[in-house]
Amino acid sequence: MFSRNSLLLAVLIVAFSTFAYGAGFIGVAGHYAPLDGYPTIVGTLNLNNSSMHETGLNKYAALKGFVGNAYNTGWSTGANVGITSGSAATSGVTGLAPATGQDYTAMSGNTVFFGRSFTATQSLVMYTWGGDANMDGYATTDDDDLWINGYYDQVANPTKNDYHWIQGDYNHDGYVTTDDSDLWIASYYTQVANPTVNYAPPAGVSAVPEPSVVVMLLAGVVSLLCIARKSRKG
Ligand SMILES: [Ca+2]
Ligand SMILES: [Ca+2]
Repeated sequence: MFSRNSLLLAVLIVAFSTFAYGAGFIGVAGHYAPLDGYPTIVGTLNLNNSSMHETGLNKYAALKGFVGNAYNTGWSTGANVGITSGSAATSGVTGLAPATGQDYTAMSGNTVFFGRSFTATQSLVMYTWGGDANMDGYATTDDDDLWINGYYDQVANPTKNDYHWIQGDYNHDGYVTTDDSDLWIASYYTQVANPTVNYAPPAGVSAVPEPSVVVMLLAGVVSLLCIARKSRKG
């Protein structure tokens, strides 16, 4: 006869606590662990249709990597560890644009992001049209001009693989190719058909965090169930 003599259930939940800054925006505290030196993260942070301001300094490379990791097959299915957007995966014409504060300002002309100030070396991730290279919330030929610049630079430097969203790498593989321009074309024609749809940060969004703390992500849930069976010798 077999009987269950032990049951061990261990659940590890790694939650990122963030403050909600209003619709369409997520502020992630600077101590966001994976960006502070941990070699990996154990889940997928799904921003859906929100944007993010990572307040740690000089974390852009890591953050870009996390976005790229969850996007490395194009519009992510969310299956990969990293930062993704379920909304982008569903729509096929939107995406997550990572940039440093400095580059965001250079591209968009904006010095605030959803009402928040940022430093040059902090990191922003903007939910916007796929192919919105200048991160102004619209898919236009201005973006295609940036892609063209990136593309010809890529042609001249075929092994270079550290391009950024603002240079036309919309699928986050590090290269600027026609795969990226195909994403821009899809978003551009959707934009043309829906001219009022844009992802520009709304003016006048309060920078004061709402009082409630929301748990954004159960980044890892590890369950260990050990059922030991023993036989009872007669
Ligand atoms: Ca644009
Ligand atoms: Ca690319």
